Amino acid sequence: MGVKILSVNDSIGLVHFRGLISDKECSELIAIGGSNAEPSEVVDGVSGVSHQTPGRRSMVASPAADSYPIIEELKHRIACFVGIAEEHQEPLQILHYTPGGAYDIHYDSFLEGAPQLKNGGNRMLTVLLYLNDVEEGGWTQFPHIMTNIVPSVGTGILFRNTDTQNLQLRESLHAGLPVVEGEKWIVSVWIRERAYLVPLVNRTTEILRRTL
Ligand SMILES: O=C(O)CCC(=O)C(=O)O
Repeated sequence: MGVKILSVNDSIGLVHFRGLISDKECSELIAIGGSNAEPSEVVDGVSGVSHQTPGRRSMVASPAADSYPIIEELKHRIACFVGIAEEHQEPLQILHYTPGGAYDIHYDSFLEGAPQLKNGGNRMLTVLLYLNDVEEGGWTQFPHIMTNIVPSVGTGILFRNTDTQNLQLRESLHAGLPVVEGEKWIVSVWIRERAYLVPLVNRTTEILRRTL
């Protein structure tokens, strides 16, 4: 399957593309997301603790790659596309927004001194894959570079969150605008500077799920 570049914005290396996943794979990922969903959380940049917040209104699933061949394959495909080994990827997330659902304006990267930097360094890159068309709303917006991406099944974006010193890139500020009508399904993958170790608590939950 060939990836087609739709547009590029150099300031944050924003690449809008199509062809990394097929429509059939998008449907498969939506089905996996739907059966594993929990309310989304945000990790606090000072304490390192994750919590629910009104700024991120969606459901999220983070299915283990070794339970779903499609997730394993997708992680591999993303690694080849960005040219960075799979070990740098945080667990892949499948997000589901319903009307009113949104991810308010934020940075994916961490500020200097944040505890999250100890595991894998900063979030250099973000990959978002759009799994469906949204009837109205749900655009991904980058206010500093005046760019909006309209979700469309089978397309995706890749962008840089950090500069050459691995510090937060001001222009990478972005939001998932509210869904007005319909629903929005995306895959989100954050890619670190170095290998990222999946915290034991995630693995324990997964091991329990598989053994119970
Ligand atoms: O939903 C979106 O369009 C944006 C998602 C996002 O900002 C993220 O996962 O970091």
